[in-house]
Amino acid sequence: MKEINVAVTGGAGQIAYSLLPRLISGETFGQDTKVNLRLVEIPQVVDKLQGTIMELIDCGFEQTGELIATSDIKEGVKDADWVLLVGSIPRGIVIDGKKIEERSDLLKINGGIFTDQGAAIGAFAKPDAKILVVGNPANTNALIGMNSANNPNQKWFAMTALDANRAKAQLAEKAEVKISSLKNMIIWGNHSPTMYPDPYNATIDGTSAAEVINDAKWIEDNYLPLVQQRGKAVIDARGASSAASAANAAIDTVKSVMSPTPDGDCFSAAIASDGSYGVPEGLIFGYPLRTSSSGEVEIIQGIELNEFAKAKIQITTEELESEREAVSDLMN
Ligand code: NAX
Repeated sequence: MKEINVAVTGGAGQIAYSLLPRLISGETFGQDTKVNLRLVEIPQVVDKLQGTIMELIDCGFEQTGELIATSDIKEGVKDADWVLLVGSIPRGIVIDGKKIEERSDLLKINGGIFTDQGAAIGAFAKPDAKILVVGNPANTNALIGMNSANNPNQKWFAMTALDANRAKAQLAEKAEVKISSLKNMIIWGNHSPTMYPDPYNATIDGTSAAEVINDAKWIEDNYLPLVQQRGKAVIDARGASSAASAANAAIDTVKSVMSPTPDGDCFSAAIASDGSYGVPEGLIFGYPLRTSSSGEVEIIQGIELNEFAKAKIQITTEELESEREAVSDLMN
């Protein structure tokens, strides 16, 4: 059997609870791959991971390798092939008597975490490690982590696959087609309410989804806000944030990176901009991506953007630039 080392932060959190069994079941990395899992948590919580490990053992998957719980990020990411950075500090938490509500405060607090985690990944994970940031604010956390890792052969992603899955589900429902008819779903920009889930380049059986639906008012007034605010709607309804669907999207992203993308399709994740589509270089930006047959992840070029799309992409770009500005003191 092949072996792979996977580190997951936030191992005792909600998303991890849905995610971890699927990482070691053979579903994500293949039936022929043993998965060594390193679960990373803050010191106050790390003991709880022993219970998680018991459950993972009790799942009885043949692909289960070594299971380790640690609060030492260096130990967690040592020789990791994949690092899933799920843990972060949520909005609303009280730190030193202050309730953290502002996005700028949240950016700074999480930024501090991602500087250390990035440095550990750069120094101790495999030279070709793949890193998926799930913890919010995901794009800018990834920017800080990648900058701190300073290891150009490692590949950093921030997760927008949940947004893509949400967008596909809404378009499929509106057009009354099977979800498998939907292809090429691009989430442009930030994993935040400014994201642009592109209905014009998404296709339904090969035709533009916007054309099939033929209802610009619904797209602007219903579809866009619904996708952009779906996370909040789930929290309001469930009393907790999206966990099962977020874990599912993380698995989708890992699989998309690891297998060639079929022609006529793409997958969505945010990666460092190389200037494509006029986005400032270095921003972690949601793009249409494909994995080539040789395993390289590339930004798909030549996607046509109408004026509506350009205006939306401008808004999300500006937000990411202001986030980068807010954490500039954390970047060396
Ligand atoms: P939970 O609060 O259930 O779990 C987070 C866990 O992270 C906690 O157990 C906490 O102790 C741990 N943690 C905090 N700091 C850590 C550190 N420095 N090292 C290791 N572990 C640390 O949150 P959960 O519902 O699991 O969500 C996790 C993150 O995903 C949140 O930031 C959330 O906002 C984000 N999400 C991102 C999504 C995306 O599409 N990119 C969608 C779902 C989710 O909202």
